Amino acid sequence: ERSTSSFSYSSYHTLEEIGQSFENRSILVLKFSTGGFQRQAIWIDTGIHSREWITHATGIWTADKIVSEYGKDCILTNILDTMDIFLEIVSNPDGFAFTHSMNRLWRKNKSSRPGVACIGVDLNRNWKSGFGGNGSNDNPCSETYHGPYPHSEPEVSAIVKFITDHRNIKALISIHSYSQMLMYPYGYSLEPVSSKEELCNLSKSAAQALYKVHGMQYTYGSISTTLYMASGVTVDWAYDSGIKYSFSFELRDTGQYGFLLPATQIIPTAQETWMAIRTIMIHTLNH
Ligand code: ING
Ligand code: ZN
Repeated sequence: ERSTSSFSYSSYHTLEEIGQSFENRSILVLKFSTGGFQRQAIWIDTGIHSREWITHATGIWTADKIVSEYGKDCILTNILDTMDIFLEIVSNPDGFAFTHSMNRLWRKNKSSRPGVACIGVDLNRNWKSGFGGNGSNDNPCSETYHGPYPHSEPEVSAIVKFITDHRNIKALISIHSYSQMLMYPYGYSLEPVSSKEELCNLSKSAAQALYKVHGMQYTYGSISTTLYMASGVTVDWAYDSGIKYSFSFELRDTGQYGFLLPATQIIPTAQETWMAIRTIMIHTLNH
């Protein structure tokens, strides 16, 4: 489906339908920019865990929203006149294809190593910050297997290289599901981050903006104190790499449908998430 006007945003799609190249399992990043060179930028990733389909669907709706609201929504227009937005929708393409063909609830990537019986590394445990710590597992058969060494997985190292080479990413938003939460670092430690107060206040504002759309309640706070300890996660690496505005969402719902969120909830979820993302982007622009 190549036309944005006939694309059905309210249903779940396969990789081929979305238009990603499956050859060499390409990892594609969308760039939204009005010009300039290496402008300050916001990074958003969805689909690090392949079974979290609501995140890919939200990502693609968001891409359309960014394009169609530029020049209409003055806040988004201001953001895009100063900053670029990068959006990686299918961050785990091999896993995503597998959730369509074989196992709807596959979470990890599909990497295999000689002499290792189980397949897949948890791409949200493979990052250098806190690698191997609490809430990650060194057993390759575990759902939270951290991999053999930090950034061992191509899906992770590609993002690390992209963000490091860019050198001007000011905010990173990593989108998961489910639990209805908005979280900031750390996952690997119970110690508060140095910017805790600012990140907490910003989370509160973003959760309020989200609530106003359809009345969905999101809890917020640090990963380790709000959800559980998790080491080697994307946002901890981002924060420790100097990206102060590092956030992770857990989208709908709170467990009724879990990963199998009905397609009727795609657009409402994307709409409310957009208001929270927009709140984080405005704050980043003004600081
Ligand atoms: N939960 C996340 C997980 O990787 C998470 C929770 C999100 C931890 C962001 C750290 C950072 O365990 C899901 N559902 O993937
Ligand atoms: Zn996840």
